[in-house]
Amino acid sequence: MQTIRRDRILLSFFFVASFFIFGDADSTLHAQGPERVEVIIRNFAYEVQGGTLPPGVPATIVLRNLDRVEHGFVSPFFQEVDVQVESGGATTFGRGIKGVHLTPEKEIAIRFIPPRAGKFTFNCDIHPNMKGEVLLLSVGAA
Ligand SMILES: [Cu+2]
Repeated sequence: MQTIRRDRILLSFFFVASFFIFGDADSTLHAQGPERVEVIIRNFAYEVQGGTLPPGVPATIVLRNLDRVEHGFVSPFFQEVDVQVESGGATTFGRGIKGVHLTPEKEIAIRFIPPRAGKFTFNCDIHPNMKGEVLLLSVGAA
């Protein structure tokens, strides 16, 4: 009887310990912000990975350029929200930027709080047929 009980306690200890270990690793991965979408630029197209962003919640868009040419990321949305653009240790912030340019292999993070539901549309100012969008939707909204 006594042994079984001790095993159970030991087992639950490991369960809790692993929760902390993996919980910690997880929070490091998501330290960029609770809501996150990745946009990969590949073959002159935007690939959006991650779904929707809810209004009113801090959001991060991680942009990565896998092409061998420079691309742009321009959005009319930047005119109406405060954005933070993080790139290689430097952060640019403010309202009213037109967009950003990414050289090959470059990765940047764009942070903002979506003010309302709708569409966050973006395009490349260098290649006019490159377009993409991320939906801004509350969880459970149809
Ligand atoms: Cu482009």
